[in-house]
Amino acid sequence: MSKSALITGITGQDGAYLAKFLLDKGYDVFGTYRRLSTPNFWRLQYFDIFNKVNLIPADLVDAASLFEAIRLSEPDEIYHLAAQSFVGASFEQVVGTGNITGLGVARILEGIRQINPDIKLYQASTSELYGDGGTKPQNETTPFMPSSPYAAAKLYGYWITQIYRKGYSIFACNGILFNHESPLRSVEFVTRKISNTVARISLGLEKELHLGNLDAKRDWGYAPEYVESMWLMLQQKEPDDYVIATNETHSVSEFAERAFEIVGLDWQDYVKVDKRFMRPVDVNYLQGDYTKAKRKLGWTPNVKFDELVSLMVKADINRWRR
Ligand code: NDP
Ligand code: GDR
Repeated sequence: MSKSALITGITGQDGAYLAKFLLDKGYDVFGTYRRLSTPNFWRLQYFDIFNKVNLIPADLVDAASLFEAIRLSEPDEIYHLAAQSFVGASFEQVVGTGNITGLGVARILEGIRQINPDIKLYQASTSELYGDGGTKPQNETTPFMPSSPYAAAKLYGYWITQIYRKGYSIFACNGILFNHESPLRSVEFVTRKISNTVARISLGLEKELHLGNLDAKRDWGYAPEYVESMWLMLQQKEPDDYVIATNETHSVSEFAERAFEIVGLDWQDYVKVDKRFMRPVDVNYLQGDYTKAKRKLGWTPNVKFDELVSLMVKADINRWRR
C-alpha cells in the first residue's frame, strides 16, 4: 500500500517542491491551503500537479481545521511547512507570527498525539534560530539567540517538537534548514527580489533595485535539494534534528553583484540602499555545517552559490520574455 503524506503549506515554495518529490515516490499527497480571495495555486500548476494532490482547507490558528485535515488524510508522515515565514513582516505582525509560526506547531503536535501518535512529523525549523550568537559555522550544538519575532516563534516550535518527542515518543524531527531559494521563491525574499528585478532591468522594464542591509551574509542553497532532506529525516530509525546547508556564505551585495554580472551590468549602477527594507534587528552571518546530515542521511548539496544565482536570473529573464 502506498504511503500517505500531509503537507501543511503546500502552496508555498517548499510545499510545492516537496509535493512533486513525494508524488514521484508514489505517495498519496494531501496538502492544506488557506481560503484566500485570490487562489494561490500557481506553484502546483507550474508542476502540473494541482489535480494530483488532495487539497484540504485549514488554517494554523484554527486547531479544529488542522485536526480535521489529519483525520481526513490519515497520514503516515506530516511535513509541517506552513508558517508566516517572512522575517521582515514578523516585526509588523508580532503576535500573529507567534500564533501562526509558534503555536501552530503545538496544534499540529496535539493533533498527532490525540489522533494517531504513530504519525511521523517533520518540523520546519530554521537557521534564524541562531541569530548572531555562538560559534561559526553553526551546527546542531550551536546555541540559539533569536533576533526577530519570527525566530522567537520558531524557537518555540523547535522546543515543543523536542518536548513531544521526549514526552510522548512521537517521531518528530527538526530540520534546521538554512536559506534555500529557487525560481519559485516569493519575490519578497531578497534572492528572488534581486533575480526578478535584474531580469526586468536587463529587459528595460525597470531602472533601479532598492535593497536594505547589503552586508548580511547567508548560506544560500537550492530548494529542491533541501526538500529531499526532509523526507530522508523521516526515513531514519530514530527521530533527530539536522542542519541542512551548503557551508558557503555570501553577502547580499555579492548576490546582487553576481546577478548583474550575468546580464553584463555593474550592480553599483543600479542598486540603491533603501531604509524601508532595513529591519530593527538583523542576522549578520549564517554559515551551516551539515556534517551530521551528510554522515547520517547521506545528504549533500550540489547546487552552490554561482549556479543558484545564475539559474534564478535566467528563469526570471525567461518569464519576463514570455
Ligand atoms: P513560504 O512562505 O513560501 O510558504 C509558507 C506556506 O505557509 C504557504 O503555503 C502559506 O500559505 C502557508 N501559511 C501561511 N500562514 C498560514 C496560516 N495561518 N495557516 C495555514 N497556512 C499558512 O515558505 P517556504 O516554502 O519558503 O518555507 C517553508 C517552511 O520552512 C516555513 O515554515 C519557513 O518558515 C521554513 N523555512 C524556510 C526556509 C527557506 O529558506 N525557504 C529556511 C528555513 C525554514 P499561502 O500560500 O496561503 O500564503
Ligand atoms: P531571511 O531571508 O530573513 O534570511 O529569511 P530574506 O531573503 O528576507 O533576507 C535575507 C537577508 O537579506 C537582507 N536584505 C533584504 N531582505 C529582503 N527580504 N528584502 C530586501 O530588500 C533586502 N535587502 C537586504 C535581509 O535584511 C536579510 O539579512 C528566510 C526565510 O525564508 C525564513 O522563513 C527562513 O527561516 C530563513 O530564510 C532561513
